[in-house]
Amino acid sequence: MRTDFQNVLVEQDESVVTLTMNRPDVLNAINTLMLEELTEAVEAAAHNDVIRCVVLAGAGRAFGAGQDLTEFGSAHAGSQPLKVSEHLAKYHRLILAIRHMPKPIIAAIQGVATGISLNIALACDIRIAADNARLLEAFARIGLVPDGGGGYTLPRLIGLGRALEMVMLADEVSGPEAERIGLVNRCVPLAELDETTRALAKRLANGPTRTYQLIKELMYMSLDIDLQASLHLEGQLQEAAYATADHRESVDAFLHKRAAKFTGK
Ligand code: T3D
Repeated sequence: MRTDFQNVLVEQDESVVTLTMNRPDVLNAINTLMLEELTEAVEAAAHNDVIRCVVLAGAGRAFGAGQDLTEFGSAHAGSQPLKVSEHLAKYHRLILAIRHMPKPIIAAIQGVATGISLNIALACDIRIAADNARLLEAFARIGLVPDGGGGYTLPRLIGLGRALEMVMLADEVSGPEAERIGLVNRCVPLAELDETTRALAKRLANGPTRTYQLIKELMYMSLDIDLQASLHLEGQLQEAAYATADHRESVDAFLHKRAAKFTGK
């Protein structure tokens, strides 16, 4: 996949790819170019069969400071007002690419993660935060509603009451508190963030990738359907899982008392 982006670093280590938002001077605030590049990189990772786990990270001392507000400032000052729906459609493409990623995707969060940057992390499957993380839904601070899927993901992760409080007050949540309320899966000391993320990514990349895709479909779809529909879906997806090479391999490995070797197929 392309590695020559201006605002996104792409580093591949065997079957794990790390996409790092790379504008550290402005805490990785997302401008139009970064959004386009990140979307292209995420979509490329989805279609690359060698890659079996994706990590999303931020360069420097932050995960991301949200939308680049200088772009909003220029739009407000200019004669051409921002076409919000067109602008947001680009973010929506990214959020859907993350959500439909056919392999695990992890967000590694250090320092500030705010606004649309936080909501991009919330679209990922698993979040690991450093103990210096500062997570906030800053939208109301600048008179906006949460976008980038935050209205969907946030209450599902932490419950409606906490989500409303977090969005309306726009106060910072620390890494340890984020772990306590389920906003992130795990909070680790900053010095251990890279290694913890790498170990988790490797473990997932060596797992049954096709089955993970089916698991994601079952879990995410089941958020929006009733039990009967979920049971029906589970039946269809189990048919597909039953047919995978990894299922056969792991049963054979069990019967022969050896470790399974997953190919992701
Ligand atoms: O487009 C859409 O519809 C999607 C909508 C998205 C909306 C959002 O994403 S809402 C959230 C927008 N982001 C913010 O409101 C955050 C603005 N930034 C801050 O409040 C603070 O910078 C932080 C609390 C994030 C961090 O504070 P601190 O003291 O650690 O750092 P700093 O000194 O403020 O920032 C460092 C530099 O980054 C600074 O530049 P300078 O002065 O060194 O040249 C600052 O201006 C720049 N920066 C930080 N955030 C942004 C930014 N530049 C552009 N856009 C930013 N969002």
